[in-house]
Amino acid sequence: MTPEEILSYPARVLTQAQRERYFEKGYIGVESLVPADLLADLVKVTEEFVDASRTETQSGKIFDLGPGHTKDSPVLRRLKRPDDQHEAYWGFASGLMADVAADLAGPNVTYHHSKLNFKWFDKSDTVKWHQDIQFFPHTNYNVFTIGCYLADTDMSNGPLAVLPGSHNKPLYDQYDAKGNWTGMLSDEDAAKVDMSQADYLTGPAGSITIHNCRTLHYSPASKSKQPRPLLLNCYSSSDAKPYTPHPDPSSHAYRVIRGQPVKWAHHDPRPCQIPPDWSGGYTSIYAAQSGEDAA
Ligand SMILES: O=C(O)CCC(=O)C(=O)O
Repeated sequence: MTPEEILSYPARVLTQAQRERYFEKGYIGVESLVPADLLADLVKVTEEFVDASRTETQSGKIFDLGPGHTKDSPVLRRLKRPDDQHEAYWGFASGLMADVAADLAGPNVTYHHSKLNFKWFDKSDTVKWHQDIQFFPHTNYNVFTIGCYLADTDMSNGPLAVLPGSHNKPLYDQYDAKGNWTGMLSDEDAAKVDMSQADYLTGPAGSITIHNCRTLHYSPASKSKQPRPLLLNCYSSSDAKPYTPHPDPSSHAYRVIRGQPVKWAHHDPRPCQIPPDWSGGYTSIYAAQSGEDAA
């Protein structure tokens, strides 16, 4: 569907101006969107998972652990597939966030994946400039991620930053010169990004961020002792069909969560880089960006 067709459907959660801005800039941030009781449930469940990670010693199917993780000082970088780990996360992804998704995807929405990323005052917390669609190419670019801050997030604890308008520019090469997947821009390309244009999406707990799958984004390391949990849910318009294996499918991957399955795929002619074949298993963006994944 084109943005004009999508915008012709009544808005469910976002304002019409927010929807228009998303299509124009490739992202939006909406402060304090999530009701306090819903947020409190997510925060409580998340604290339980951080506690559960304390006894883990290495990254596995559920926990991605950062360097220096210990029982007393957990460095849980990511809770993988939270939608499969607790019903509170799936309820959120298939509830309020799915309604937000329908405002941008159109009436037929397909769920892609969820992840819960933390930052813990560690330089390994930087997520470098990258675009998402090279991780999971689809027949068109109506694929996007909605983040929800589960703690107050400002410039001190690693907010998500986006480059306005980058969704309408060409995609970058996310392999290095030796052909290894890095999941990020080369140092040379990253150095050319005009940092003065970067928009840092901050806000109190319960604020959301939305970025299109082509939008260039990164997040700086946290300089605060307070962890920064960002719950990310990714969706597509149902007319965007994936053509490479899902990096890390949960039991809900590709479920149509609003509207109907569609009979026709929409094809965008702009090319997309193909990721490595992850049908045998995927680690994480942190592993790729730090070279842990390089063959
Ligand atoms: O956690 C963050 O700050 C950004 C994460 C991100 O961009 C990603 O996982 O693709």
